[in-house]
Amino acid sequence: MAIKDIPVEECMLQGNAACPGCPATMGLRLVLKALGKKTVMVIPACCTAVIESLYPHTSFDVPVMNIAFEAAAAGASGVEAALRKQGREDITVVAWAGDGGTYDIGLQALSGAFERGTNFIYICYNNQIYSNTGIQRSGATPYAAWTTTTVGGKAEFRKEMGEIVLAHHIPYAAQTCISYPEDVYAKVMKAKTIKGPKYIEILAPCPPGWRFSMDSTVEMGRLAVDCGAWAMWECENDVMTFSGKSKLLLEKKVPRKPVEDWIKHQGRFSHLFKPQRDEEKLKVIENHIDRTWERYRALYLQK
Ligand SMILES: Cc1ncc(C[n+]2csc(CCOP(=O)(O)OP(=O)(O)O)c2C)c(N)n1
Ligand code: SF4
Ligand SMILES: [Mg+2]
Repeated sequence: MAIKDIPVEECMLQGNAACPGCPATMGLRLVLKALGKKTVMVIPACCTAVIESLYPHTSFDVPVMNIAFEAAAAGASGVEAALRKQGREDITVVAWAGDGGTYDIGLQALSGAFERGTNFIYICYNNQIYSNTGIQRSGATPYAAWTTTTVGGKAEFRKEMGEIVLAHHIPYAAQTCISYPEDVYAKVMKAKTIKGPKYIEILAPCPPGWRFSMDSTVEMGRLAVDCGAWAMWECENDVMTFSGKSKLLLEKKVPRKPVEDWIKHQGRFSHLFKPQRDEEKLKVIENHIDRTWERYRALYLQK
């Protein structure tokens, strides 16, 4: 599909409280274009609960249920059950949550909804931090990144949430990135047609959280994919396919860019470059990405 095939209708209205260059709003626009008005959103505490704007105003042209930080998937299960009882299975129920609400505090509710087979789409927009509360580290924050709770750089690697989701063997799971609107749109459209639990994670580079200029959001996402720090794929009924540039990386048809090409633009990694280069940590990051792709190749490359 091409960008011209994405509908011009908007369910994300003008006027909201997002920062300039916000990746969450880019993702929301695309997701709502794909799902249309017959959608109910369930949103836990996160930037989006602020982006929505303050009561009685809203920037969404669809109904939204705000819910406690840990409860997005549980709340969405309740909404889905109520709609099913009313015979309204034409309405898509979507939980839209941040990485903190997904990787960390909402994980048990999410796992439960997957196990129960709840018919909904769970979308995690991953900005790799708890941004709404002032840039704290989450389970999605990469190794060595500065946050307000990892002032010397995070000591641990990020969780592979995608692989945790895959272990539930739900009908559809995918990873994408806001820099590739056609990919986001196509994956949401596909999820909409499938019954049962669906999971889509969207990498969402956040200018204030990652400390880069607000006109570079799209470029930061592209570079993350180019250097292999983020993989785009989809898994339908346990059949895994890598998408776009990630497919070429998997098949070694293009070289992986050095991770430095991505992190050197982000203030959260500036301590790796000044006052002097931290060669050891740069190598640790590079080696970790190499190991991750070797694992992907061993698991998913068709021989
Ligand atoms: C039980 C509970 N703990 C902490 C909070 C405070 N809180 C609200 S939003 C948030 C961070 C959300 O992070 P994430 O899910 O990644 O979304 P983002 O803010 O990055 O959009 C936190 C810690 C809360 N609302 N409820
Ligand atoms: S902090 Fe990041 S995710 Fe949150 S509104 Fe601002 S740009 Fe968007
Ligand atoms: Mg976040």
